[in-house]
Amino acid sequence: MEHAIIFGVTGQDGSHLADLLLDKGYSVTGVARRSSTDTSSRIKNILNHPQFRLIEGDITDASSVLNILKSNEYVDEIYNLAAQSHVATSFKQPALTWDITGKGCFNILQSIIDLDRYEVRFYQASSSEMFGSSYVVGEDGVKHQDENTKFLPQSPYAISKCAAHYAVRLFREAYNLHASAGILFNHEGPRRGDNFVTKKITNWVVDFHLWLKDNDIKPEFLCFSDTEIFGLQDKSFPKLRLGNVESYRDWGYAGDYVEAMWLMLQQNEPDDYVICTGETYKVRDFLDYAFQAVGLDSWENYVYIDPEFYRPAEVDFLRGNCSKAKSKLGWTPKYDLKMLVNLMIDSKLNDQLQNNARHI
Ligand code: NAP
Ligand code: G4F
Repeated sequence: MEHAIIFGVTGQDGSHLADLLLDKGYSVTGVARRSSTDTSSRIKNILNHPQFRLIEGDITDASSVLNILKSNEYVDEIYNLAAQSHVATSFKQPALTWDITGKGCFNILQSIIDLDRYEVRFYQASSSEMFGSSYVVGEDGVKHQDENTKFLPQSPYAISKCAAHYAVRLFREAYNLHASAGILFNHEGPRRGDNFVTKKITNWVVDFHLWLKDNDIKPEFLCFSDTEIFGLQDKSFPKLRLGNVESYRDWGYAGDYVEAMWLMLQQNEPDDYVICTGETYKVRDFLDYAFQAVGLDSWENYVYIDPEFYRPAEVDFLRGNCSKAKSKLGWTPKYDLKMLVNLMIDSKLNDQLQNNARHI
């Protein structure tokens, strides 16, 4: 039986990857850091799986990482998905972001070497954020980023990811390690953290839709202030507060993307791969789809553009080209943006309806 360790198992991707590997018959050790509250909501379905084990560990602590590897003598694959992964937060907590997102990767790679575990295959969660303000124009005149596009990082998060990415390449070349990095473009889904823009939008849209229904209010009778939406009598609902809605992102589904991570570690040779859909949309396009999904038009009435959510520096344009992953890994994304929006809205609607049913 293959054995994998996942750092960051409680996160969006970690939980999808654990599901995938267990389905494939692996035994999986998931590493979660100590927290004062329960962080296992995304892995509830596998906590009692006979081939799953959850252990405590923190990738910022080199001795913690070393001991995890020592106590897991037989490991085939290690996936490093742990990160302080929120770009805006990285401007407010740059040193913490570096410790987790940059140095944490070194701690794992160095432990592999110190314990002579050269047979282990390693995956690093690199990011399209590393491209920052950089892109190339293809022969077809289309702007995009691929494995050969230079990095011009625009945030402490992206700088930390670049350092980890270069560390993977160095350890691959210096120690002949089977270490690969997936340069993944934005990927989302029902398990996405609440403060990323897609989840923030879909959560708000569903809550507002249910508020209208519960109070029997028709959208045409609503009134608006700068920050509030008023229904009948004294009922009101806060507007959706967002920052920059003009940036472009290449959004895919997280469930598709973890398959690519696994495929990278099944190749004879380690390498780096861009994983994306190849389509790009503005945040305002995502808003269009999300509002349309619950029968609301002109989202502009419902959104308050709040300077608080603007970043000191922005990544304006991301569109990947994953020709290499398609040809070498045989990987293709299955979800387009509309399917992704509908998946996120339907899942949140189901959660809310089930919660309400529990309270009846
Ligand atoms: P996520 O939901 O934020 O998950 C991050 C995981 O890292 C969580 O399990 C978190 O644990 C864990 N973690 C944080 N600090 C840690 C520490 N010091 N020690 C051990 N674990 C720690 O992120 P995601 O969306 O699943 O992304 C997975 C990885 O891919 C991240 O490295 C991210 O930067 C990268 N990435 C994501 C995307 C995307 O669009 N989702 C795109 C490109 C790259 P807690 O539960 O305790 O917080
Ligand atoms: O959802 P976001 O926070 O994702 P962002 O910054 O693109 O980063 C995500 O994708 C990266 C891959 O490219 C990952 F490496 C990273 O870990 C993370 O998963 O923001 C998307 C866009 C940005 O342009 C942001 O300025 O949405 C804009 N935005 C507008 N209003 C907002 C908001 N973002 C957030 N989080 N919250 C807002 O209110």
